[in-house]
Amino acid sequence: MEKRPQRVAAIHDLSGFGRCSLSVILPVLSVMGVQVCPVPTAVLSTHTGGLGEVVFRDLTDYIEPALAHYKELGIGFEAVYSGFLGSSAQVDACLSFFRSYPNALKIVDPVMGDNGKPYRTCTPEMQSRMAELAAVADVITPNLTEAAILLKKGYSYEPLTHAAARSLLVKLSELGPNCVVITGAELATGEIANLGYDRANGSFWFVPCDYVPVSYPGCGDIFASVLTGALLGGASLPIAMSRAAGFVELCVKTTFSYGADSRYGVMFESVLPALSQPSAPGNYRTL
Ligand code: PXL
Repeated sequence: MEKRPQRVAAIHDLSGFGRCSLSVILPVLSVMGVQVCPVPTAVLSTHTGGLGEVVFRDLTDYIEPALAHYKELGIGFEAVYSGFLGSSAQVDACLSFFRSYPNALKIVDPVMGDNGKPYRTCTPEMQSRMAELAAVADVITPNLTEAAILLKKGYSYEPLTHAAARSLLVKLSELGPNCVVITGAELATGEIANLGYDRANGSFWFVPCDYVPVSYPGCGDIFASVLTGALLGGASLPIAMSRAAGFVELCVKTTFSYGADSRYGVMFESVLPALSQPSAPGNYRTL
């Protein structure tokens, strides 16, 4: 049998500066022993979070021909992982990727907005197309803003009770995905946590994290990448969530301690080796 690392096709943009999307996905998954095949949807000089006029080159017409080439070569992928998408045509290209690799783990990070607001690029059409993509995924990783968009309901600033959190997770799973992980939710207990649901066994989980009064771009990408790497390595959902939350917390606390410009993303380079070590099960709890 062919011996090789697990392989993931990562369909995301490449933002040169600001530590998000493929700039963090590639190193994170590589250090976890997963081979990444980047499928760039666009090249940007920086992310779109406050670094001025971004130089942007769309690569929509690259994705399907690249997929055709991989199929011609007979290249297999154990996972297909999508993130920030710029157009409806890119959603179609992701759907083609998913259909071409029906046995691959399908991870959709429905990057659409934050803090109750959709990103400028996320039109109402893109919002409903992203829900189509989420419907065919095995795992989705929305934040609360994206969860509200996927469910076509208003964003609530109210902290979630455990019962409301479980209900939200179930509703998102009813869109299609077996596993739902909501990132950065505020609970009525005052805790900030990542919430998870695995429909296969009806289990609900949460992983609390320390509050840090700054938000950095790219943390969602790092979280979903570690989650993907851990799941591909055979971790259960709560262990994969703990690994992802623990690593993001390490990145955030390191960066915060230096008072670095938050627009530059997290200083993950110095802590990346932590991901090549085996980790303890982490601090998950049942929700
Ligand atoms: O990390 C999400 C992301 C991905 N890609 C681009 C972004 C952002 C968030 O701001 O601007 C281009």
